[in-house]
Amino acid sequence: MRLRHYADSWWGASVLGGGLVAAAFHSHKGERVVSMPSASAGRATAVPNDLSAYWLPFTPNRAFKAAPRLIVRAKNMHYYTPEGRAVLDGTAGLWCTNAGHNREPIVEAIRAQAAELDYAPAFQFSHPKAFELASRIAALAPGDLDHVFFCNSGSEAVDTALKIALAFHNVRGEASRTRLIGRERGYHGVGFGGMSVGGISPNRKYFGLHLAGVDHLPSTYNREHQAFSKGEPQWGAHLADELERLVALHDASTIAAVIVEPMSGSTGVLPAPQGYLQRLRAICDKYGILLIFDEVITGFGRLGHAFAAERYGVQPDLMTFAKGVTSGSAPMGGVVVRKPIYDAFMRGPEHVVELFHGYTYSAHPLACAAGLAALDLYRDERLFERAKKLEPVWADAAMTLKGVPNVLDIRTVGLTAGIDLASRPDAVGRRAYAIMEHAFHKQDLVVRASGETLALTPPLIVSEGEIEEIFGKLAAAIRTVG
Ligand code: PXG
Repeated sequence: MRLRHYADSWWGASVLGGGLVAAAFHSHKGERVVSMPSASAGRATAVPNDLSAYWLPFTPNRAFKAAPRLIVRAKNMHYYTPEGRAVLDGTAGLWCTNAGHNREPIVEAIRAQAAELDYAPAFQFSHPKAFELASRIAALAPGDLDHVFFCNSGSEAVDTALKIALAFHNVRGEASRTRLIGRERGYHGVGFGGMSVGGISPNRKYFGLHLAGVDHLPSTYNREHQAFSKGEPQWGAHLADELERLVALHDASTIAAVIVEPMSGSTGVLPAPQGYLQRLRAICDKYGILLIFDEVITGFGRLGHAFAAERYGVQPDLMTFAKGVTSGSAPMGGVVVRKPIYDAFMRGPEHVVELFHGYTYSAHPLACAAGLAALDLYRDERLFERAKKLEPVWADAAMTLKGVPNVLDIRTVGLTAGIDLASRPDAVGRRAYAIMEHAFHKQDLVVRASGETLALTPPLIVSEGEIEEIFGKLAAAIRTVG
């Protein structure tokens, strides 16, 4: 069966991947496969390690399987391909390996933890490192964001935050507050909650009716007013006032929470305009609406601070995290909540569960060990400060691509950059995808293609020389692909 051909609008772009064609042959089942080394090489197995069984997430599978990009090893700033080629990691994995790859203290912590305690029940029992990591994260979070609920991914963190917000209003007698407000071009993962408050059309349109009662603020991006901004654009704070409009429409008594990314990552690095988050905070306070910052990308140093909340001097009521908490080395996510929210649940009989929510792998021992080791590395190597110090160097290097053919806009904040490209006629998304492929195969660089935007977000250990290398290679890729 031929899969449906995509000609979708992303935020106005299409998500079709192109593909270089590699030498291919047919597997025992007749699928087209590409020769690759087996991860289980040396072990007796009757099953060939071909490409067909694995359905890759958020990837054009057929294009990938025609020309796979395989990575077998990593160290610090580099990946290594099966042939041993070193590839510079311009994206910290998927915005997550903030301390660099395969750092020895993290590797050792996971190894030691696996040998000591593989698992302890997450409900009704626990283990010491869960408490230790929660305390460390609460200490990093601003103000009275004092309590941490653990889960295993950013998507789970978002759904957990939305559920805590709804339950909070419920337990304090305002159960009519059931509406959730997200933002256009927001990405909050792929759970039904995160999808519903998210603002990316193809991530939404195939999946039914979503949560009821969700509304959206407008995106803060406007190329006409913001093109080639370094850091937070000057234009756009007034867009926070759109929340007033939604309050007038729905009434504050029906609204539980507003969720935004302080910097939208997935839709191409859209930093909050100057003053925008402060204004959103003020309106939420005025109407008793909870403000949730989704810091899955911005947490753990990406914007030069432990959390973006600190950079902007705005304290949310709840804050999600994932990715950088373990420097990408083990799946973990979580939500940090303000003390009054936690306290609101800590009433009633003491033997009764206060929040009917949780995961088998909440605070998994391996992830906690990895998290503690990652936080030690961030502290000992002062990596958040390093990101802050490198921000102007990074921004200047990114802006050298202004004037390269087909580059329409460049945005930077912290150690992130988004580069918008002109689309080829009738092939929206193809240019960025082709550049990503070329960069990997020919320039030994990993960049991320998302719609018609290239995103860069390196490990925080990146050197000034490597920053120059990243943008040099990328400029060559953009020019060559054309
Ligand atoms: N919230 C935000 C703000 C995110 O960026 C999630 C939630 C979901 O996290 P999980 O762990 O469930 O994937 C994310 C994830 C990209 C890209 O390059 C971004 C994410 C994931 C993968 C790729 O745009 N963000």
